[in-house]
Amino acid sequence: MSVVRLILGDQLDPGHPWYRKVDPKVTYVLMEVRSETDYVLHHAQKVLAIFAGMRRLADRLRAAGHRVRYFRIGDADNAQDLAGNLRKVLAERKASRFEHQEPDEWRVDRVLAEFRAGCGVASAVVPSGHFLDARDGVARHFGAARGRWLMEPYYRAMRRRTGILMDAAGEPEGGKWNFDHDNRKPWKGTPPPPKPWDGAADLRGLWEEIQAAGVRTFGEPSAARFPWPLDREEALAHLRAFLKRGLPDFGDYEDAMHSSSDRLFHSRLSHALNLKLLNPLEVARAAEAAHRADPGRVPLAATEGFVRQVIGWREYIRGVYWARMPDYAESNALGHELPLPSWFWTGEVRMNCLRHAVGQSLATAYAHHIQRLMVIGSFCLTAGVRPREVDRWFLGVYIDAFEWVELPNVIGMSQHADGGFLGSKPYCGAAAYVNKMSDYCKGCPYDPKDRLGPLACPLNALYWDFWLRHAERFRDNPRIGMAVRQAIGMPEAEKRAVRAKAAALRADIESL
Ligand code: FAD
Ligand code: DLZ
Ligand code: SF4
Repeated sequence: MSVVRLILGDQLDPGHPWYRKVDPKVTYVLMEVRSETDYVLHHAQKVLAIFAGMRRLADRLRAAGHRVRYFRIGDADNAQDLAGNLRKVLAERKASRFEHQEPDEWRVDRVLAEFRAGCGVASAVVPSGHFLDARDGVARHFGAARGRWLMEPYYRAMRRRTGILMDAAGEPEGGKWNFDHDNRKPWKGTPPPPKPWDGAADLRGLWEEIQAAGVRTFGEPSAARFPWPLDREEALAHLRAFLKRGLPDFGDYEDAMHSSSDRLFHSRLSHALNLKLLNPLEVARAAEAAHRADPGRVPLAATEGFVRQVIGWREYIRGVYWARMPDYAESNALGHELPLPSWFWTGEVRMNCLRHAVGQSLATAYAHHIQRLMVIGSFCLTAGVRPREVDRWFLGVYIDAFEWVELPNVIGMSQHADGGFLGSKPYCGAAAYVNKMSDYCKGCPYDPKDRLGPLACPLNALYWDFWLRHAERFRDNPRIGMAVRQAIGMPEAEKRAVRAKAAALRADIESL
């Protein structure tokens, strides 16, 4: 019996149970295909990272004695889509069975389900083994509960289930579940952030192949010294470096931003996690071990903050995705219809916070959480940009962007387009927030303290106008009612001025 097994571009774990036994009857298929490069416009580094990672895994499997069929993007016999190439390999190998790992994206799940139904051989879907919970784990956790699904109770259940940062009595270590309040310091130049990981891969040859094949991308390829890990060993080195130099200060500066550093103390591990070079449980346990080994150097607040992202937010977000797709992608509860400004593709904008966050995203395919949420996302939300356009930009630009994790973060957490199913409040800020948490305002032509003047920071009028526009919806929300009531309480003349200023800014959005 000959078996064909598909490995997708984000399924690069060389430790998957599939590979334990070398079996000449099994053929592993990996493919670089236009159907996957072209469904959204991707950042150059994302395409490079996925192709180079797939090539490394293919080489490794071959070296271990496995049989591999690899389609390069420029190969003449490449059908350029998953089903076309799979049909070809099933015929070549006269296969009687087809298997694949559970894909993480709804679209790919549909394509493969359709292929299985029509491929004419027996088939099976196996787990990728890279999440702590099942696709429907979050839905089962909340059961028949209506209304919002809050992350915190789910996170606590995950802590109990994994035992991570739990004491011998089954209570959270340190007596508290959540140390968020300790994690909100601005960064003023010290301590020094870790040096960027010194990735050394030369991907210029691959970049030429990608261009020759006509794949359209945007952003800096950085192919000469590629800055992302491409295999498990490199990902583990990246993890060790973070535990040593980033984690100790991760908590304190989790929300900070600074023009001199694109990451501060963030891990940049999302890429390796999402491509399955690292397992979330091993990452969370490694952080816990680093804390237990030296609690004076690696504080509990930092460790808990990091663990919450990895076993809490990440799993919860995925559960929301599978519970709400496919309709979720079209959500637009606030009725926002402004087109995405064209400077999102160039970084050419005078607002310094956006210039930095968008420019950095184009240059490095990375921005940390607060840049994504409280600068780029907050601007789109308060300006009223169409959520689907915000989603397409986020899905293309980041090295770690796969729909299962990107979509709920953008549609739910950042744009509140799901009506608050995921987030208990809209996340938005005016200049006061940016000025407190970063140094961006110092280099900005706009005045962070002004709301209405010709050089007033645009975020201020947009922020207050947002609350005025959506006052009815949010006035009773206990987490933001105060801001809404403050907006409602403005003198009528000031409200009119705020509305007029926001309308002018929207009309002039291309030249902010
Ligand atoms: P760290 O701050 O070091 O966090 C550690 C890990 O926790 C991350 O590597 C990631 O795996 C996980 N994590 C943290 N926050 C989240 C979250 N909200 N959801 C899921 N996992 C989380 N993350 C992606 O992996 N892909 C995306 O496409 C993506 N899009 C986002 C879009 C918006 C609008 C927002 C607000 C957040 C998005 N995130 C996304 C979540 C988060 O911003 C990134 O995971 C994080 O910035 C990656 O950098 P890091 O590895 O340095 O993270
Ligand atoms: C994102 C991406 C890109 C750009 N290219 C490929 C590819 O050529 N081959 C492949 O197998 N996967 C690719 N991917 C990832 C998929 O589009 C998809 O996002 C994930 O496999 C689903 O989780
Ligand atoms: Fe951003 Fe406004 Fe500060 Fe300029 S003044 S950096 S636009 S918050």
